[in-house]
Amino acid sequence: MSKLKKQIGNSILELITGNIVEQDTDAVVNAANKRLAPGGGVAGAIHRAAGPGLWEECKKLGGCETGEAKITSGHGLKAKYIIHTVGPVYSGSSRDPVDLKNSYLNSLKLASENGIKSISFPSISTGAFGYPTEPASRIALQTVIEYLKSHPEIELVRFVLFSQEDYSIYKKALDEILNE
Ligand code: AR6
Repeated sequence: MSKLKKQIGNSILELITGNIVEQDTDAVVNAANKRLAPGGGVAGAIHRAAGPGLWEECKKLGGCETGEAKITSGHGLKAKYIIHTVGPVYSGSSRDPVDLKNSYLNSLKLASENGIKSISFPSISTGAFGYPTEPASRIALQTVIEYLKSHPEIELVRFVLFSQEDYSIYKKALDEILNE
């Protein structure tokens, strides 16, 4: 397992390889679809591990728009909360980074509002939604770093990367951002 830790203000930013459903942070983030329904990838893994009570709770939330975030309890996960956010679908006509930034930002805001001190993110939009990992990693890391500088109530943000290749892309982007 690869792991990297950096201090940002009073908080810790971590990159690891691993599985989002196994994280013991207060919250884990789900790379969700607009219905907040069980799907493939991260959403499928989270719904399977959390159990059917999660879908029952999600049904009552009325869906989630791109760039927005909603919170539920963690059900069968170690994490107490799941924050569901819908990243943008990347396509020829839709490459605006604002929605991806908003997915991270609105997830972090929900965390602060709910007293969450530690949170794990997957690489939102870079699977089924097709966002290239390199630009997505820069948006993800820049948004989190900027937020942590003014929000010391969040003590730990962990990026959980599913492959060694994704981990290396995030690590390179983080090194570049911190040296800018
Ligand atoms: N833990 C950590 N990362 C994972 C895991 C896991 N268990 N499983 C996959 N990844 P995706 P999206 C990585 O497709 O692009 C779903 O069907 C994966 O390798 O989960 O935002 C939903 O229902 C990739 O790097 O999310 C939506 O319809 C990253 O997580 C749609 O996919 C994101 O992949 C959302 O697509």
